[in-house]
Amino acid sequence: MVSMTILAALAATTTVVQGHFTFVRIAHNGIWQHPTRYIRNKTAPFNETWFNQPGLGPYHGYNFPTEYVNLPESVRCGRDNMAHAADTEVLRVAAGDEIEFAHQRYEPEEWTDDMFYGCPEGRGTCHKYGMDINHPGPVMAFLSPVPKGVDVREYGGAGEWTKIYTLGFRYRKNETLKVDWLAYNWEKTPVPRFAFKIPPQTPSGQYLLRMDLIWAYSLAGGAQMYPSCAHIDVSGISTGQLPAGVQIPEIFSPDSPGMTLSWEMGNQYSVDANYSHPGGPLWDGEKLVPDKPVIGE
Ligand SMILES: [Cu+2]
Repeated sequence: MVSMTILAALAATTTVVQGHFTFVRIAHNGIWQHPTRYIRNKTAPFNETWFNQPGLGPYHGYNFPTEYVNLPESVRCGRDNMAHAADTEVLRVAAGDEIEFAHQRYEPEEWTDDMFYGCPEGRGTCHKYGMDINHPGPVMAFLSPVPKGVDVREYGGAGEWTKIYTLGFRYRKNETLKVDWLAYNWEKTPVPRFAFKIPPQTPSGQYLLRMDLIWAYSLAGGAQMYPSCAHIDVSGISTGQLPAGVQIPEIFSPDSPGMTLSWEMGNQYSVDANYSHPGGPLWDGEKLVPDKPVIGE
């Protein structure tokens, strides 16, 4: 009985895992770190409800998405990340430094060096098959300052989060599929680079740096999230504070902006009225701005 259960789980995983990914690697000023170094790892398999996917049961592989109904800690930084927090190193950066992150679609037991080293164009991950991003949605990064008196290796992310990066979509007025998500390159190559600067105005201190792609669609509560969190220690010249942030998981509830789309937007035909990307406003280093796409002529 036990082996049959495992076989069934493996069979389900093999077919589904091709559709998922995890952000597993970070570069600092163009230097790629070893996979999962400075990034909290996840525990897999991990049993959590998978809302809207009852046929797949509670089993989750490493690359499976996180959903709003999962544990708050899972939504913040990936499943069971706190079990790996104490062992995760802290990356020292200066405010204004460049960060890039890269994804992996293969489960850790399948990882080989050629998926991470010697990649074309200095990329952080590569593989001759299946290194696309096959879910449409924005790629984003957030900072959460660690409370005073707490070390980042103990911090679960219950404080505020401020968005510092969004890679959204290009609007194509003359195409049938008008919403062209920039990260979504299924059957296109290559995947774009996910690179941005820690805002120069970021105050000194430790932070969780959360990276995610959110695939929202027209089924409320069904949005898939792919969160990973890095530990960073920022040295900056600003003595202020980050602007007021948002709470996770609350900002990713089904009725929050950008988390449930119309059928038309979910299928890329049009942009919903008053659409904003999920995760609250974007901090440009000076002020918070609405995180809305540019709908060109
Ligand atoms: Cu997927």
